[in-house]
Amino acid sequence: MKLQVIDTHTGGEPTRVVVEGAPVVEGAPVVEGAPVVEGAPVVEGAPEEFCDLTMPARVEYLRDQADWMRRSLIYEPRGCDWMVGALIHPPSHADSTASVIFFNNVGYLGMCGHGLIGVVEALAYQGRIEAGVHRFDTPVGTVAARLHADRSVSIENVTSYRYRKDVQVEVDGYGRVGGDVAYGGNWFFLSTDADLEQGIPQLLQFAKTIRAALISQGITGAEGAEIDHIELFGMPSDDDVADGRCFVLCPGGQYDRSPCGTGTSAKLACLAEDGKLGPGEIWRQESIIGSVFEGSYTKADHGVCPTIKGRAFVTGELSVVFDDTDPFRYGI
Ligand code: PYC
Repeated sequence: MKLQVIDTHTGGEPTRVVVEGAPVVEGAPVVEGAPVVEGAPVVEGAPEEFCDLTMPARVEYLRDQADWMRRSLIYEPRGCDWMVGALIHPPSHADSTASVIFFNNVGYLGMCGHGLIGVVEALAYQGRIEAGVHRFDTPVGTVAARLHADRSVSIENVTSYRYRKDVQVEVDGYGRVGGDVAYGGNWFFLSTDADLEQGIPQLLQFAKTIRAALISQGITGAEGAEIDHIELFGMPSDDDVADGRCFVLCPGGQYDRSPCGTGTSAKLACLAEDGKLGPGEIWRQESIIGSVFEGSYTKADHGVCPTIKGRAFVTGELSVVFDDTDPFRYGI
């Protein structure tokens, strides 16, 4: 068995895109008339009807029956804690190009902004898609991605909204920290009570302690959803380059090297609610390493429809080999 993988990075954050070989069931049924990405992998050993499953059910299947793929690609010795993986496979909607399920060192993500930009770049690199709009089914909804002629990508993310404003959390060793709870495809606690000039280890410690405090104080997203991303804001490195700079703690305890697509979406929802950014205006969000996404929004019924623009680059093509005598072939 071999997996074919394309590695990309978007604003410094890696995405490992499974493009072939992986768990494939050739000829698995797909939605009639859907423009299937040729050769898109499905999961080996998956039930024939895998592609008839809803996206959340596909995630459940991967988690329960085929988690080896996530572990093999993301855990050491092949992967690293800040890497996000993406499995592309046949779409669940007739007018979509493909489905994408994102995963990381602790499990499966609803959506991933930097990851989808990486997926689009990987497919363009392979010549499987051209400039234009492509729709991708994700576990939290269908997301459109426009591949521009210069290879930048704009994603129209799922509806994003602020759930709670100015929540006060008592954080062990740090005191009271205020912030908003917002959804951008994942759940975020967004706070400006932070000094981004302290080092990365200190920021990681601070953000992890906030996350633990949210859990212990029962502060959640809608319907009890765990807030598993912490987004801290400070001044941009240069006003000409960005409007705000962020440090984002991801669920697996690492930080996002990119400005975080779903985090930028959550930020847009808060800016819109506060009347600080109008529809169509641009918000430039800088990551802790200095990469920038451009965001804007249109109004939606219960929040905003965010558009996030960024660029990914291919860093490698990999044939993943599983040696039966390697005790760590499925990760450490
Ligand atoms: O870009 O949405 C994002 C993201 C989530 C986690 C890491 N990156």
